[in-house]
Amino acid sequence: MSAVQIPTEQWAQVVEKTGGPAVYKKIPVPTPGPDEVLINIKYSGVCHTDLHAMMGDWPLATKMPFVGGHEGAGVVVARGELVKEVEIGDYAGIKWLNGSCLNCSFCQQSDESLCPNPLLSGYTVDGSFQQYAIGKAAHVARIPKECSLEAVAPILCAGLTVYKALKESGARPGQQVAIVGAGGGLGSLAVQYAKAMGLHVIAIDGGEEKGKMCASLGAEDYIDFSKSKNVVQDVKNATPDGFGPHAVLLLAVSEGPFHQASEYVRSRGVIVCVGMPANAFLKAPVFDTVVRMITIKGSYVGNRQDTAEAIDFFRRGLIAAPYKVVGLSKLQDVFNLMEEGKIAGRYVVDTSS
Ligand code: 8ID
Ligand code: ZN
Repeated sequence: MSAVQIPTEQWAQVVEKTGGPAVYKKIPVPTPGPDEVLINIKYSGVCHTDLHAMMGDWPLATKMPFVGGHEGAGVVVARGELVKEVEIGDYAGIKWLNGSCLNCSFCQQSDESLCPNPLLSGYTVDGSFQQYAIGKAAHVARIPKECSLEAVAPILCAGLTVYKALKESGARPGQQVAIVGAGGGLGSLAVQYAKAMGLHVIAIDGGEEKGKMCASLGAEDYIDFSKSKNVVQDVKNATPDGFGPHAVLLLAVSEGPFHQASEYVRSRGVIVCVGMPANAFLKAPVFDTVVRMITIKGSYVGNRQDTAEAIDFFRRGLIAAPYKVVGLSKLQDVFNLMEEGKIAGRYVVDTSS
């Protein structure tokens, strides 16, 4: 299978019960199946989804125990006998969608994330908070060699997801997009992708640090929801004609903004739901939705083509959102900061410490 020396044991962060904590311990290195590759993960971004998974927030069971993580960037060290398209030594990434059947009517039309039998990294199969992780060869992200593995890691979920959501919004260059949760991991990348796509960005989040970061990333306006007396009016005022933004990306992990968006989106505007706060429901006035022709939709990661495109924006130097690197052993500290809403941008864990 390979000439690379692969150990039998490795360090990993393992969730052993719902609610956590993640436990840093040694576990066996897995062996790839015939259509799989083994990736020596160097860096993995920490997504809020990993926290939802540990806390059991969603109506979908995790494997138990499980290794979380789905923004894993590394080097291919072994491959199964059916794998032809990925070489040992290639840079590759573990994404949320670890595998899909490639045969159902969704997969056949490139809607792989809608496959009824998906393998989800760090949820239904072990993910990238370990030194060696398995991915289906057809689905692993292909990372060009000139990319820094630590900087590209957050693109594998956060970048891909917001890039796809911006495409789903239908917003065109020159139009306005409101990004709700702009100071978080997805949000910081959304500001950058939106700017690269020629959109005007109205960033919404809380606190001065996140405001400064959003401005440095290219947001033209910042609305601090923790200080604003009227978020709806402030968002409308940030658009040149006062009619509100053409698109809204809802990336926050709280329900309130999901109800608010229909009040400030422009008539004929599109609201894209991406964040998934626990037990949340959407509420919008039927009257306004009809007479203002508002579209409300969801967007869920992206397909293999979206992945390649999102990575290519990064490779071209258009995307450079801030991230902080800490050792894999410190993952629980990152979760604690995330729970308190104290992370501006993304944390990336280094699997060597
Ligand atoms: O495919 C998908 N749809 C997908 C992919 C990846 C992640 C969905 N997600 C989901 C995650 O599961 C999570 O629910 O997107 C959400 C955001 O993930 P994240 O960016 O990794 O989380 P974060 O870094 O904690 O950022 C959340 C931000 O929301 C802000 C917080 O201050 C934080 O900066 N926020 C909150 I909480 N309430 C807000 C409000 N009322 C708010 N911002 C504006 N207004
Ligand atoms: Zn994610």
